[in-house]
Amino acid sequence: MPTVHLLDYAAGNIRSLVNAIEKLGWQVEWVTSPEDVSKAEKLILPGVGHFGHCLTQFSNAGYVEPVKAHIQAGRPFMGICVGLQALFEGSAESPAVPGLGVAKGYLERFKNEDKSVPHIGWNSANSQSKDRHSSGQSVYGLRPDSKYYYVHSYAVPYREGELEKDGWSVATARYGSEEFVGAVARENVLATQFHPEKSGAAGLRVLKAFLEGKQSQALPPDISLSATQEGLTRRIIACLDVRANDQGDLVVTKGDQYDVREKSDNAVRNLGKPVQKAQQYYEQGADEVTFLNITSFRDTPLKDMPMLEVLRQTAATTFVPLTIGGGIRDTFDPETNRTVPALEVATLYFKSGADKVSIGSDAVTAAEQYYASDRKLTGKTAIETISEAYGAQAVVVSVDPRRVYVARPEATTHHTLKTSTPGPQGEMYYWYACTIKGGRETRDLDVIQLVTAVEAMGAGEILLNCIDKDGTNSGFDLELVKSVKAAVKIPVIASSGAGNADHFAEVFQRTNVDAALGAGMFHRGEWTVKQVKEALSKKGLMIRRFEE
Ligand code: 1PR
Repeated sequence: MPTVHLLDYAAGNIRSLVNAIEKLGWQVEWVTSPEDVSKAEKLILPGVGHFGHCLTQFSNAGYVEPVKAHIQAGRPFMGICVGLQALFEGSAESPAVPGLGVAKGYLERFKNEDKSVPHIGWNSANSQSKDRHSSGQSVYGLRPDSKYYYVHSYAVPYREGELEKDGWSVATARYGSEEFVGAVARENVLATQFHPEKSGAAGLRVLKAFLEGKQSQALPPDISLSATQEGLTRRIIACLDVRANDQGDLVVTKGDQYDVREKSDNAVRNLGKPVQKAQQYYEQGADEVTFLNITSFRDTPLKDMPMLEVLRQTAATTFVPLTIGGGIRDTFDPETNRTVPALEVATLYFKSGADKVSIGSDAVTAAEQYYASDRKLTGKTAIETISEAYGAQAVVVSVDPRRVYVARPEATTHHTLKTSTPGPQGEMYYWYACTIKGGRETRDLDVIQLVTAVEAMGAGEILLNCIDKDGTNSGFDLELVKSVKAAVKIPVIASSGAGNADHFAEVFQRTNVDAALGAGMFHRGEWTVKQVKEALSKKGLMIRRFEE
């Protein structure tokens, strides 16, 4: 098997990259010291998270000169995400830390007045849209009609001609009104701001072109450049609630308002096997797959955590982002009689192939403590420690709110909304109370308090469930989505209630939500992800089409 060297210099969830390389028939050898760099024929510099953190580790470990020498010697080099950023001169994320300066440019933070930051989702890397010298040719397999998975808050703004005059081919993406560098290539160097290993077939094609040294190829003749749409697509997520049934088998289940037991015989509803289901949704074009271990509040020995194996198997064949939730907290391990910090638990998941972890109950407890201590950040919560080590984009907070009706807004100190569907006693107002342990316990904390607290702690995204809507097939709770979107700048995923494609269209058209998630309608086979996307596309909403 041919070999590619991967530079291992900072904590990062790079299992997916190894999986993608292996899928393409290459094997990975690790560069673990500066001396190893000279042994590498082809070198990949991955990187996730914080520019300053990554570059400082990289520089302190003595990699700057060997990597520059590798590039100058004309040997193949690929940078991914922060690996692209490292090639530039510096970043507003850490002004005191220099980049390698191989390419001219400086990273700036996306403006969040009119859009969510981080930029998360599928966007273009188009080198064809302008009169650039690569026209008609695909640079390292990049295609103007493909979409690639991005997750970052900082980017190199695109200024026409600047990089090109130094011989770079540039592929760009547009987020709101900002055009930025999605990928650059020059001779032996390719760097992508997006994650090719998480970008389905389109991303694997780019990785393959790098590994095989195919810098430039003719674009397929059937590509219509005029039909190419720029911008972030509408993200559709398939969610799998997973738990052991009474026979001890791990199954995909789905509740009605969080009750997953059948009315007839009280058995746990069994809708299939987690790994197969995830693979199926990947093939239908799901933009992300989320697993929620819904009985994680029970203590299990860490080594037996069943979701680790589910993740390992899924990540080997499913090249879109994977999120894992359930039990991400400081955990008592009955086998070793020790409390394992949340960061260590998350690390186990990242090493098994997760790209993001989702935190539920622990986020509520942390938010309560945040308000009790007058909004003081301790740096010790699961959200803060994981966000610090892996970057905000790797930390999702899953919210499980339930409606509490009140006659008048003055009846509570919480943020109330006026309802169009009165409560059981005819109440015209309600607030959303946060719950923990899968809705088993309701807390005196409202959803707006929770999301603003976790944003301050460094969460990168909100997965917004709604117990009242879960499993009802009656559409997303638009009032809830709107109120949470108005409260935070980080992306929000609408969840609970999807029953058909129109519900997805409705939440995208009537709110400015960033992504939408479905579960039951997909599990029961009533709709495929592909059908939902086709329906959205017919309504003029931009989606990522699945590539073989
Ligand atoms: O608290 O950090 O250990 O995480 C536990 C996780 O498990 C949380 O993310 C919590 O949302 C989830 N969870 C716990 N119990 C249940 C349950 O259903 N009994 N599932 C549960 C939450 C909600 C959604 C669902 C959507 C869409 N599931 O993820 O998939 O509501 O469903 P639909 O499209 O069919 O309406 P911790």
